[in-house]
Amino acid sequence: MNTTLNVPDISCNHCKDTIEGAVGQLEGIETVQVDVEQRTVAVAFDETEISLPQIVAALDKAGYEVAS
Ligand SMILES: [Cu+2]
Repeated sequence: MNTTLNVPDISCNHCKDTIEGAVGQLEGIETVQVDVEQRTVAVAFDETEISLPQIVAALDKAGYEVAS
């Protein structure tokens, strides 16, 4: 499954590294790509291994709130 999340607090490449590291290490994540200019996180994941709320929670734990 592919989804793109809006994360308004993304501001620089440090944010990109933090988010890609935090989400990328989760079980079931196939790819994670942060677009700093668009302030989005594009995630491809295996929904039999991880759910979207778990990804949102991991972002929250890393300090980034997902905009609904
Ligand atoms: Cu930053």
